[in-house]
Amino acid sequence: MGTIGFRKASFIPGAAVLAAALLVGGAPAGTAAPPPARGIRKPALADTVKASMYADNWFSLYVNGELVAVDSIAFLPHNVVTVDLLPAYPMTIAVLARDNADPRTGMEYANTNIGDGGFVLKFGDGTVTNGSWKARCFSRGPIGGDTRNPRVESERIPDGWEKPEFDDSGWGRAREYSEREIDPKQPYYDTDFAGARFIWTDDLLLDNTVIFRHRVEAPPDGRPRPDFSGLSDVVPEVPPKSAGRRPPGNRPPPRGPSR
Ligand SMILES: [Ca+2]
Ligand SMILES: [Ca+2]
Repeated sequence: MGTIGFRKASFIPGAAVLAAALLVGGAPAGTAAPPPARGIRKPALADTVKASMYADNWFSLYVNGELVAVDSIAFLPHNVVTVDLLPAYPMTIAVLARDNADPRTGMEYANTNIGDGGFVLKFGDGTVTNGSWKARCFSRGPIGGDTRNPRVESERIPDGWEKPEFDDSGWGRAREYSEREIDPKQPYYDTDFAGARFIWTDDLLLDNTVIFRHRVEAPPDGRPRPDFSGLSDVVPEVPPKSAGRRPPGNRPPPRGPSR
């Protein structure tokens, strides 16, 4: 893919973005659009990294505040989810992981069993789960392992838990677990998780809803990568043909800044 002329705007919220786009489409006389900065190309699939996750039993994954993967199978069979990611650093990873558990009892299989959790992740840039990740439990049970009179303790998950700016400074670290402790199923072994460690909170059995967070300052593999963050704020030097044919007042609404 060749280099395409793009002007990377600094943060221009809301209507200002539309105004900027209109200027590029046809600047009024006497109003000069700022010269486009060159060298920012469209990202290609070669710029992405593979992200593989295995959860006992379910997860949703956010990267830099954006939802990028949801486990497509909530319970059984245990599966690996692999997606393409366009990395941008620093990269904040936030994972909501759930063991299969009745929300009223914390148990499974018709309230006859206490299940265990576990989560492992590996990105193609070398990012892996390990004990440096932050972890916090938001629902646990049955309290005390009491299966005769099962009770669950849950906390409301705070707003913005997936966002880079969320304050997790008070959270503890994840605990690493061995493959033997987790006993993952075959899809885990069919996938490259070398170097990654299974993580959970300190209680693999009773902690059923857990959030992990981790910030990656730079690519762990040391490979320099272009920064494609904020693509929604990039105005093409030449507007798309369709935009030129669209009558004034009937233009699509501007896309907001990426979250
Ligand atoms: Ca459990
Ligand atoms: Ca489980």
